[in-house]
Amino acid sequence: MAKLNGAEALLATLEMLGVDTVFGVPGGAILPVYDALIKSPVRHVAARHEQGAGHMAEGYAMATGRTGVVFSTSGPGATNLVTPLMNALADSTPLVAVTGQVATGVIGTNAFQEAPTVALTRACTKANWLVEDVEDLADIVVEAFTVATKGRPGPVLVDIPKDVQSAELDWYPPRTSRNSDPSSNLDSRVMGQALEMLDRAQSPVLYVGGGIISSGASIALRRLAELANVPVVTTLMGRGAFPDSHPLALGMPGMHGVYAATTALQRADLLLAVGVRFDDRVTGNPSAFAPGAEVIHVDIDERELGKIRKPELAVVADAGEFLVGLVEGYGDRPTPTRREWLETLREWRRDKPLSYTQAPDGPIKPQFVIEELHRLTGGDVVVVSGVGQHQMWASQYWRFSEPRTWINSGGLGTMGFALPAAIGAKVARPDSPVWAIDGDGCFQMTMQELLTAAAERTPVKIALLDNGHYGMVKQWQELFYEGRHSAIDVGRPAPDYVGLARSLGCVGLRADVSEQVAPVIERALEIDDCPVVAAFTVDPDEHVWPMVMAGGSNDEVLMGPEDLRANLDSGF
Ligand SMILES: Cc1ncc(C[n+]2csc(CCOP(=O)(O)OP(=O)(O)O)c2C)c(N)n1
Ligand SMILES: [Mg+2]
Repeated sequence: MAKLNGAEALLATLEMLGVDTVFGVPGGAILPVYDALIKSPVRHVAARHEQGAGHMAEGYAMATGRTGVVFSTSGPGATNLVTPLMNALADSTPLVAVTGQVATGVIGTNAFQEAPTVALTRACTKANWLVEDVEDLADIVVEAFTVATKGRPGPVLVDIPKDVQSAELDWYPPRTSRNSDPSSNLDSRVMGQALEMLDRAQSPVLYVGGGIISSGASIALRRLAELANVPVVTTLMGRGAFPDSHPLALGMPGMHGVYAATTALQRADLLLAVGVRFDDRVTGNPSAFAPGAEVIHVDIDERELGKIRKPELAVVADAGEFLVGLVEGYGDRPTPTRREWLETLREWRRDKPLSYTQAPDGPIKPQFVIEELHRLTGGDVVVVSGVGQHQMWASQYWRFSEPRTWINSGGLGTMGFALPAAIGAKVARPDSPVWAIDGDGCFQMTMQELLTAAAERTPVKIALLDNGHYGMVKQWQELFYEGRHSAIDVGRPAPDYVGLARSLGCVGLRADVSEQVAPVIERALEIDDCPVVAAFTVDPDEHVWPMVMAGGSNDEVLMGPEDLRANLDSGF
């Protein structure tokens, strides 16, 4: 027992829970916590905007699986956290936000910097709390960490009025949470049924996503894929769950997926859907999706089962527990050859690969920068991306080999995510090289966080694919609005990214022609004590292919502009 105030009790509880780092921005209603931080061993990373702090905490969590923690003040500090909270909810990232609130006596009076934080964040958290009595604070914080990680991970928020932070209490280590394990229906009957369906299948596909990464199930996934000779498609959130170099790896399916991956789902007779949610970017029109497939859908979150597609077998379970169970149940069955199915997939891969052409004297192709970056780093990098064309190219062209080496904003599609998330990842994993592959539009949303990276000596590297535009928006305007451009220019006046980086304490580099790409990357790789922005002037007219029209059928994978024209001519 010790005499502490609420703020000190908060930090003692965080320490007890193993928190080593928090990200945040201070302010009036959270001053007691920031005062207590001075004496605490917990590291505080001072961001330049609360949105940045929130994404840093997400990057920290996504790179490690540990819970990210973010602090902000009341009012605007809390409202600035709404985007990262919603982003973490969409991508199932464990995050604990602690916000200062005006004193209990003035709540509800429109006090200075008062916002109804609990009401505002109800829809973008798994749970949230207003701490009204200092005696409850530590228990609530423990509960918050439990809720953030139990079952399907996600964000939570604890709002602490300033007087509660200052109130004294006798602090005891809090009791552990009573929150029980999530329910599961995984039993021998369900497992038997899954094995029976797998035994029957001629053309099965493992359709896997972020749930594999959250659950740490990559090894079990690989074991099952090899034992049963089942090809694997990895969604945008699941990239890295299965090595792209593996002969059974098909890559990403869906709107900008690889032809073989998208079409494998369409022609499969069994989908083993594990830790995925039949997102519209994967399924296209759900009523035309995988028409001949039986579905086994496994998710820790019961609400996902049957939400979009009614499965033949619904399994509420942790992805890893299910896959390990299936591997054990597989016993000494012989591995099927699936000769015809795997041969068909090989043909699709050979006939309809990802492709682009880098002319030696033409503009730099963004895909070329990504491939060169992979070649020169050996691929042993944590890659973080923003949202747009560059994100799709990074996901398509990077060859992932490990889980937690691909960090992006999948569900919400939050521009400005990459730089702060990269900082969070680098703070969490200082020994891993961390590269953000960012777009110029995204970068302009949170680029002030370069100051955080410089001040914290966090040497992230940013490969800025500078096409002068909101390229993804431009692509849609060109394809679906007869080429009419509207509000897409982010390159005029042309930002001096090299000068900008320097002025914010970083190194700036630039490549304008293709021969400069490798030397610029090599130069960036030599710098390890300072953040680097390497800007690549890339072809503004490049489009992301393949493409399935929004809401269209995955039977219509368009490989390039010719296919689109043919499709429009036939009255699509
Ligand atoms: C916060 C936010 N605002 C708007 C959008 C809509 N949007 C999606 S992609 C995109 C363009 C991204 O531009 P850039 O970062 O330059 O990437 P590029 O597509 O050019 O590679 C926009 C505006 C979004 N996803 N997020
Ligand atoms: Mg751009």
